[in-house]
Amino acid sequence: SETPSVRPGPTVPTLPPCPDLPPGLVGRLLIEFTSPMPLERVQRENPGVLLGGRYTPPDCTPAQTVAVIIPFRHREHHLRYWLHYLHPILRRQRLHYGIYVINQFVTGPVLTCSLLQHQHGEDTFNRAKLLNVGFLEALKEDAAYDCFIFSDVDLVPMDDRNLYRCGDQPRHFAIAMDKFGFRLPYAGYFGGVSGLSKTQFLRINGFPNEYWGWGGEDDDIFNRISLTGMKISRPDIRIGRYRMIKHDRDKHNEPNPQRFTKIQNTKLTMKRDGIGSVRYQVLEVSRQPLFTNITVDIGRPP
Ligand code: UDH
Ligand code: NGS
Repeated sequence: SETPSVRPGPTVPTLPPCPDLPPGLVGRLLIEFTSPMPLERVQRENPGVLLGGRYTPPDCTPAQTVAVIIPFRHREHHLRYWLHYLHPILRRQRLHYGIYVINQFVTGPVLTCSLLQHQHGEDTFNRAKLLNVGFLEALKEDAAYDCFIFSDVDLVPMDDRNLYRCGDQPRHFAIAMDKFGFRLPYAGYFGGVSGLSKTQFLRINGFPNEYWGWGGEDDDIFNRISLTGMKISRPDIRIGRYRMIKHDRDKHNEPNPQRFTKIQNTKLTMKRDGIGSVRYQVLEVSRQPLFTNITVDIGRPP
């Protein structure tokens, strides 16, 4: 039999692997949200970021490809601060990354009790379902993503040694937020900013889709992780510090009264409710200079 001959192609210079500890980190950062932050300025200051908010280090090959997923609705001014602070941090961390803003929107009229109501994207918010959508849509953009960082739009790390990468256990990054006095509010807190490898995410069947409104979805995710025998990994308390942009409660994200009973039942619900059962419709994918904006209809509470 004949062996197919492989002709050597032109030699592509391969970059060395990125070092485990990125050189050029600065440590503690001064974070403030008082001066206005026009998007044009953020774009001007981040010329190395490619369309859709993609970045690859010029001098080394990172071990992981990281998708940063942000659940979103009507927080444009928060997003500008987030992009302003995070792009330079992620660049210094030598990450190969992309930023995905998952924007909740509802289209079309709905029929309720024979009354035709028009929806304007103002149904109850669902953070965890948006994060599930982000996981799937980021993978459609680039099948190489193997690490997923889920970040609220109003949380900015105060130290660039808090590395946005995945490890052998799910990672909780936002462990010392200013609003909690730079401590964990409770031992099982997993909110704000967290990260799972693709394998870890699939092992827990992703996140719950059935937490409409505020609260509990992060505790459900914590339960899923514990129930599958994994342990949360966290940075040093002096490094996992965050500033949160102060804001009032959003409309259509009222505390969910069902959240306390729901988090008691994760063991039963996680098998049927998760990444395997998420239904949604993508309305628009728009590649902006500093992020990819994905507008989705995730439906409304039953
Ligand atoms: N989010 C939006 N739009 C919304 C609701 C939530 O983009 O309308 C996203 C955003 O990324 C946000 C995250 O979901 O950071 C978490 O929601 P949240 O900021 O409402 O949760 P948090 O616990 O605040 O930060 C709850 C209300 C606190 C009111 C305090 C009044 N002083
Ligand atoms: C818990 C919520 C979490 C929430 C955390 C911090 O009580 O979803 O407070 O909230 N769990 C339940 O309600 C069951 S915060 O102080 O940031 O508003 O993340």
